[in-house]
Amino acid sequence: MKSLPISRRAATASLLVAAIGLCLAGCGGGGSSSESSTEEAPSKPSDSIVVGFSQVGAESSWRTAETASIKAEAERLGVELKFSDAQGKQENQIKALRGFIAQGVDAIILAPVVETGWEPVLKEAKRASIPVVLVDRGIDVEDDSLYFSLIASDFVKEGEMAGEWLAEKTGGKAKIIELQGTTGAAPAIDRQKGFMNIISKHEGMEIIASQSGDFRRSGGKEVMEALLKQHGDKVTAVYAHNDDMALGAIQAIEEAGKKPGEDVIIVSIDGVKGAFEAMVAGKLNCTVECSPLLGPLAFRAIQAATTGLNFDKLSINEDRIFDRSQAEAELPNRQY
Ligand code: GYE
Repeated sequence: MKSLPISRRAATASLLVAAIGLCLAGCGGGGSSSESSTEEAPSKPSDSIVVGFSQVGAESSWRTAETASIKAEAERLGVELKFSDAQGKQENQIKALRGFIAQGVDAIILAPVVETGWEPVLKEAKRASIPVVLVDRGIDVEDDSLYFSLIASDFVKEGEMAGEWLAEKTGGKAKIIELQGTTGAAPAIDRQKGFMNIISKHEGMEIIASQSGDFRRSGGKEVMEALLKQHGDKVTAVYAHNDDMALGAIQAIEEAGKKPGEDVIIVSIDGVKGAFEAMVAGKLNCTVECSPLLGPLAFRAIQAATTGLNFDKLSINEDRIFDRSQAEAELPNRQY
């Protein structure tokens, strides 16, 4: 567990503690199993803390829910949030981070689009003593002191949960089309790995085609249309790395004259409202939850980073799995 140097931020840090102190007792941490070490602080509004947030983009309903969670928490705490949408491009994120560093923000929240290529800019943030909190996706760096903390889900486990459900549902027999997330992104890499861990144990389960739909509904639809032309006579199941791509695939399957959820069994990941609605309509079979409600925990991490308190290097969300039989009862409880 490490804290980044915080000396030049000491003056504003106590204000952030005060602001976050308002919320510590009552705010949930998005279902995380992590506990931060925090201290009681007098309630005092803070309008002098500035946090830069570099977001991937708005490719999915999961992503917009994450943005909303972080913005809402900043607003509740009176923290000034500088928001930058990278439109899916790492180069835009690097530019945004350099801009935040030049402006002397107190901390940075980064949702990294891909895993690699972050060392140079994170070294610049470290040199400027600006702590970086990673949300939702991990990165591949040798020196993990380049970031303060990572708050995410266990994507390998999510892939395994999806694979186990499909194996059970199909009796270990399926010809699967896999719709992958953004190439090089941690959830695409790990959700594939987790799914394969399970599928490889079943001789009757086979991925017949696998292609990226970039975590977008339109991507899922286009890829599915193309793959149905080649494999429409064989496919019995779809594994989509996120719900939005599954919803796009559902459209493509219907347009091809098949019944999604019956002729083709579909399992995906995220647990967004649209997925629950599709399950209630009988078109999607299963979704594995991945909470995007990371705002409260991200700001607790920032509080710890800027005041020199300890905080878990890795906080993992506890995700659940839902199938059609639970969808109707669960739909009204969904927060995103
Ligand atoms: O599953 C997908 C989004 O990084 C966990 O990114 C996130 C993923 C999420 O676009 O819908």
